[in-house]
Amino acid sequence: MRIDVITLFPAMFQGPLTESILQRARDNGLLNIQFHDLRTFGSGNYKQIDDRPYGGGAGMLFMCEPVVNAIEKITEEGHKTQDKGHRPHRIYFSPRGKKLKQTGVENLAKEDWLILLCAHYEGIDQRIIDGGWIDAEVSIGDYVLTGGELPAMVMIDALARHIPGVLGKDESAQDESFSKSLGRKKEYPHYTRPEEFRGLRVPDVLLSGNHAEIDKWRKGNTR
Ligand code: 4FV
Repeated sequence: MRIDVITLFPAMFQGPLTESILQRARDNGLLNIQFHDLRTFGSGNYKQIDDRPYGGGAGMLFMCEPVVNAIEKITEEGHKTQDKGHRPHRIYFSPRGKKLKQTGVENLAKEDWLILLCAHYEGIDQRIIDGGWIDAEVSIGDYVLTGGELPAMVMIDALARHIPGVLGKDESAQDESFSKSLGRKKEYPHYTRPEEFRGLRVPDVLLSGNHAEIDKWRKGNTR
């Protein structure tokens, strides 16, 4: 999967996307993540990318031109390495968006090209969405963040786990919370050695080796 991230702060992605499973997926070519600094698409000597909201009010908004230029340029670039038929699925993160859930994550994991727009300040000019340059507005929760970078990292982490080959053999996206196999419910509690820790024992059924009983216990503790 190719993911193009439009952001004012590319450095924010160092760490979450450069360690462990996600870095391995990038090394294996399963995840091709490109960062694009919106400032480079700014207009005028000062590379302006934001301005004050019409109608007054605090804060600044991303302007149409730099954002639309970025989306169109990245799409054009992408078509140099991918056939023209491919169109990126373009996502903007905002509290006004559709709440991201596991079903949405699994569907996104089937895409082969995403463009993620990370805003800051008060967000973006609504015409970028109404004009058709954004395919989906997504929220990761009912709270206000300083920017769309963390939502982008959350989405990339969540969907990468569903890209075949990203999770190793002892890591599985099956039988976990919100998975189809658990009826989209929250998974059962887990235990590992030692059998007793400061008087706290592992449920005996899990030590029994009786897999029918274990499955029954797990189903009973799924909520
Ligand atoms: C957000 C959320 C979020 C709002 C203004 C970034 C901030 C600034 N994005 N889920 N909750 N975004 O708070 O996705 O642009």
